[in-house]
Amino acid sequence: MPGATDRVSKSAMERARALLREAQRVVVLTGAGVSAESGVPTFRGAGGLWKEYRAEDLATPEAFARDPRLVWEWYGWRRRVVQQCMPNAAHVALAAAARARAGFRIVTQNVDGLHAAAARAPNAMPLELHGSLFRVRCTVCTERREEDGAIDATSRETLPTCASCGALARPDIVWFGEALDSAVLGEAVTLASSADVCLVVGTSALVHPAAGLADLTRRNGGSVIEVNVADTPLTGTATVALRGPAAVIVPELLAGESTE
Ligand code: BV8
Ligand code: ZN
Repeated sequence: MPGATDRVSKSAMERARALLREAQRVVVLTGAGVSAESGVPTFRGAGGLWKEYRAEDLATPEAFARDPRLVWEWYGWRRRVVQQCMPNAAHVALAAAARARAGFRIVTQNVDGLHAAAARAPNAMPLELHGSLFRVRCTVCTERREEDGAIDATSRETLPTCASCGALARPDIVWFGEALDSAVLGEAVTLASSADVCLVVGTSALVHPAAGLADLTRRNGGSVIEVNVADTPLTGTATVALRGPAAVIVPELLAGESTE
C-alpha cells in the first residue's frame, strides 16, 4: 500500500503538518469522502444514487410531505448500509487528535455517525451540522429520540411515530431548504472564524452554509488544508491541497499528534 507521500509531495505534506503543529485552534470540516473508504456511498460519487433518485430529490420536506413512506424507505436503506460500516483510519486519526488537543474540533456534514463511533471521549464528539441517521424527530411536537432499529416502510401505518404524541416521526436530519439548528451552526461559525487551521476532508464543498466555513477561516487570517481525491471549489484558495484518499493521507498528516 503506497504511503501518502508517494501521492503527495513531501514538501506539501511537511507544510501541512507544520501548520497543524503550530496551530492553537484547528477546525476539521468533513464530508462524505471521509467515509468513502468505510463503504458509505458518497452523494455525488458512484453509488450516490438510490433507485433512480438523487439525494436532492429525497432529502427535502416536500418529498417527505409527498411520500413519507418512500423517504423513510431510503433512510432505512442508508441506516442498514452504514450499520455494516466501521470508522476508517481517517476517522480514528481525527478522533485521536481531538482527544489529545483541546483546540481540535471536528465538524461534519455526514449523518452516518462514524465520527461519533470513533470519538471515545466527549471532546472528540463531532458537531453534526446536518443531523444523524440514528435520531428521529416528531413532525408535531418535535420531540427527538435516538433510534437505530430497522425501519418498516411497507406502509404509512408502519412508519416511526412519536413516543409522546403518536404523530408521524421524521429522520432528525436537515433537509435541503431547511435551516440548520441555529446553536449548532453558531458554534461551527465560531470555531471556523477563530481557527488557525481549517482542515477540510472529503467534501465537494457545494452545499451551503457548510461549504462557507473554510472561507470564514481564511478570511480571518487562518490557513486551509484540503484533503480530497479530486479538485473542488476550495482547491484554488487552499493554503495546501493534498490529493489522495482520506484514510491514507489523514493518518500521515496527524501522525505524532496523539500521545495515546
Ligand atoms: C438552507 C442531510 C435556507 C441530508 C444535507 C448558497 C449558494 C447556493 C445554494 C444555497 C446557498 N445557501 C443555501 C443554498 C441551498 C442549499 C444548497 O447548498 N444547495 C446546493 C446543492 C447548491 N442549502 C440548503 O438547502 C441548506 N439549507 O440553506 O436553508 C434557510 C435558511 C433559513 C431559514 C430557512 C431556510 C441545507 C443544506 C443541508 C442539506 N442536507 N445532508 C441527508 O444526508 O440525507 S447536505 C448533504 O449533501 C451532505 O450532508 C453534504 O453536505 C452534501 C454532500 O456533499 P459531500 O458530503 O461533500 O459529498 P459529495 O458526494 O458531494 O462529495 C464527496 C467528496 O469527497 C468529493 O469531493 C470527492 O472527490 C471526495 N472523495 C470521495 N472519496 C474520497 C474523497 N475524498 C477523500 N478520500 C476519499 N476516499
Ligand atoms: Zn410528538
